[in-house]
Amino acid sequence: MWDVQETIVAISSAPGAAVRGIVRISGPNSLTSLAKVFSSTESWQQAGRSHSVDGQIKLDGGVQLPVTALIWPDQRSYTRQPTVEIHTLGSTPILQQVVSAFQLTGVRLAQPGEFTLRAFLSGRLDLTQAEAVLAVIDAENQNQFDVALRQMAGGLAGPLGGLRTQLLSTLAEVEAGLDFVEEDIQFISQEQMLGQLGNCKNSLDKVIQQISGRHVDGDRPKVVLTGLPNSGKSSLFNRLTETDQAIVTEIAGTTTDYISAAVTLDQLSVELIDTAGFETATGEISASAQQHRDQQESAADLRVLCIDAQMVQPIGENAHAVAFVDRECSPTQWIQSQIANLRPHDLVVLNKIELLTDQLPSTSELLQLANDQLANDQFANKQTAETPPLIPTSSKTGIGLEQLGQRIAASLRRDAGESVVGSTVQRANTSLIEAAESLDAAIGAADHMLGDEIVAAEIRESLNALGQVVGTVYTDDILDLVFGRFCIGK
Ligand SMILES: Nc1nc2c(ncn2[C@@H]2O[C@H](COP(=O)(O)OP(=O)(O)OP(=O)(O)O)[C@@H](O)[C@H]2O)c(=O)[nH]1
Ligand SMILES: [Mg+2]
Repeated sequence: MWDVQETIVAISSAPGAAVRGIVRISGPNSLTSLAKVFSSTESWQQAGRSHSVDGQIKLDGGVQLPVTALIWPDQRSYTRQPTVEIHTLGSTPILQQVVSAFQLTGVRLAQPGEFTLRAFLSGRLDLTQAEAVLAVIDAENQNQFDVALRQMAGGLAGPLGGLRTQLLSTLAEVEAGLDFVEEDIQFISQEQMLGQLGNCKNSLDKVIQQISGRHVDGDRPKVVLTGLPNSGKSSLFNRLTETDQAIVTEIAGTTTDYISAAVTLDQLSVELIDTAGFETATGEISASAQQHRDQQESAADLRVLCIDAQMVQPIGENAHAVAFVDRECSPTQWIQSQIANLRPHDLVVLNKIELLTDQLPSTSELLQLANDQLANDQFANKQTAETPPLIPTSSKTGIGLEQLGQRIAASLRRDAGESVVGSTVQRANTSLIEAAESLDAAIGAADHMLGDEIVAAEIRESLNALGQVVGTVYTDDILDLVFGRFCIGK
């Protein structure tokens, strides 16, 4: 592993031309190196706290480059080492010359991820937060960005840290009892041991649920497509499952029996269920279809209400007002009552959206208007801040399907607590399951009085597995896995 006593430098702003570029230097000699290349009319070397100072850096060839230096002289930096950031023009050749100027003072080029590795090694971040730094950099959409930010802010580190502390304290008491076994002093009763271990298991189950976004019992969360006949539920089902399992026709009332399939959406495995469209039952078959639909809806973890976009139309001449319009077999009131009864994080899909593009000035404008209308009509009375946004989709053209998958996964993860970035899920899942198994074994051993040595050994196993998740127990392989994917400068 790289030596943290060496001072390192790299360009840390994104590649390419920009208004501003940043070169970062971190390590014990950051400030002495700065003094060799940087001049300023302000006195900066005495200040004890982080501060910024304007001045120039002398480049190769004698050019004096105007820069602002941000200086963290002590542990309050990202890496917890003396750190300097040079902010200047965002031109790659210029930034490279700044890096060269520092290299000439004996500072070496940073390896990919080395700044964040130092933040981890100094205890500023745990491994889940280091992964979140990478996820923030790599985020491709707002949802991924939000998830990564929450995790970076300690979304996972908090509960995992608390759990480790709880377990360590129980282990200390059990081991103290073993050390004084001859003297008949009881540090922890069987009942207390079982109580504490049970609490730890509950906390761990919550973290596992949070990480996997699914139920601890291993069931996939149920996502039910619901809506009026012909709104395109079965077509969406087929597109999302990439199959043609569901029968699709233009005849309203095609689906009678619900069907379900496992599908992975944004790395989350869910059970997707297509149901019969809502209608007033006219016979035994449709009564039974409606009953099944009701059952599936009430057992759902998430409902996706599908609306045929043709039901949303501009009012009269005014393209800036829209309404859900009644069509022959489309009871608007039903849709509105459904929207009003949505549970938190349920979703509303405006399907067949491509049919609107020719009729209306702008689909996005229309969606905005429809959203506003939903907010005004349905939610004003409910006093809720959460209006379900309409997600435009088309099973015909594929518009919005990826976003719908992401939104479904995000909603389920949010329901399950906080979301977790994908790379952490992949790395941590096995260790968390191991931790839970050892904890179960510890509880079993305590319950059956198999001996405190066995309880202590299982708690240690569990702590070891948890340590691998947060990084208190790590190997070079784990660090390579986490930090090897970073780019230079982060
Ligand atoms: N233009 C267009 N047509 C669509 C789209 N999605 C579905 N349709 C058509 O709409 C009709 C109904 O689609 P289905 O998927 O069977 O609708 P459903 O909601 O499952 O209907 P029921 O099973 O009767 O409740 C079919 O003719 C589909 O081809 C779309 O995105 N664009
Ligand atoms: Mg159908």
